[in-house]
Amino acid sequence: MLIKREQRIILAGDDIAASEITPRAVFENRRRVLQAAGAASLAAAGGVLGMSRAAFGAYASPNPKAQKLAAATNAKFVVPEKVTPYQDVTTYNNFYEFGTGKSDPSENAGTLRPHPWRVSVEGEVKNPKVYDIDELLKLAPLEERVYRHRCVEGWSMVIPWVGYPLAELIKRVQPTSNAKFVQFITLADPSQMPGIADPILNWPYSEGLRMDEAVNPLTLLTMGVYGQVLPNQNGAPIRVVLPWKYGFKSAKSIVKIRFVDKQPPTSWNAYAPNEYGFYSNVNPTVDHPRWSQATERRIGEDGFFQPKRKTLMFNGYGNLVASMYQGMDLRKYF
Ligand SMILES: Nc1nc2c(c(=O)[nH]1)N[C@H]1C(S)=C(S)[C@@H](COP(=O)(O)O)O[C@H]1N2
Ligand SMILES: [Mo]
Repeated sequence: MLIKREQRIILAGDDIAASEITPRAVFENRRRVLQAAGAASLAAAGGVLGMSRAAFGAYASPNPKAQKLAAATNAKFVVPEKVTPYQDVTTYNNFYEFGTGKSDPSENAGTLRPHPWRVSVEGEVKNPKVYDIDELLKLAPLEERVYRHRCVEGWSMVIPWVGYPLAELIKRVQPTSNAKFVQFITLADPSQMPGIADPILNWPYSEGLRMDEAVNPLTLLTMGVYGQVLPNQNGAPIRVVLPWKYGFKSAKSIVKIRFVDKQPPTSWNAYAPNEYGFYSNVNPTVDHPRWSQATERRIGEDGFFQPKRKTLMFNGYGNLVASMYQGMDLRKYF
């Protein structure tokens, strides 16, 4: 079949060998790791490959008051693009529990109390458990991953998250054979969240994934960003990050992770079912009913003359996720 190499890389699933699709990324990532190691030896901190740039000060204390989270960079998951400035990552946000404006979360989320915090992992699992956030922080080795982040509104960023695969938690609670989906339920406390007074969305904010999506190695249970614990506006103390899906799937400030047998209701789908589907995979060929999804504005580089970027199928992560959707009509399951 005559398809351009570029498209094959993005659209192909398991049929293309990893060796064929990764050289450039591997090269770029190795360079980043070497840079990190270089910074490390300059700082006489050791020069251990794979240790975090954060740990070595590449992200020098973006917020001097925040707790640091040491994490090894997982070079396999570092996109070779310029990282979005900390200032943009933490002041241009969507977190409707604190208001609908982009600066509302950073201005209003000071009332959120992310510690102490507990997450109930429940439903169709052999080992249901209420986890304390301090236990979750130590459950598996923390990794730093630099992911693309694409909002359904048409903007994007490149963000250095800290966390570990959700699969690490899932294997400990042991889903039963009835577990077909995972639902994320987030905090809805009007005393901490002024936006809850406004019934724009069905609170608590709810999102969900199919089981294979939940255990996909890209799915990151996330506790930090820029080498530090999450700022409240980014979903402290714990959220998920799903880089091949539109941002709204990445639920913030999670209090329940529930394993269920049926596709769970989700807040944005309930709000406008024709605009926000359950899957919400980034897809430049399926427009939002009110705007095109073919291009995006990269926050931090959006000057007046800056051309928009082309949005990539599955946000560029097709080699890791496309096989999960083989045989599905992605116009129907948008
Ligand atoms: N609880 C909750 N989670 C949420 C949202 C929200 O309003 N409430 N907004 C979503 C949307 S639309 C996006 S684009 C991302 C934004 O994440 P960021 O602000 O850390 O970039 O969070 C998602 N998670
Ligand atoms: Mo979004």
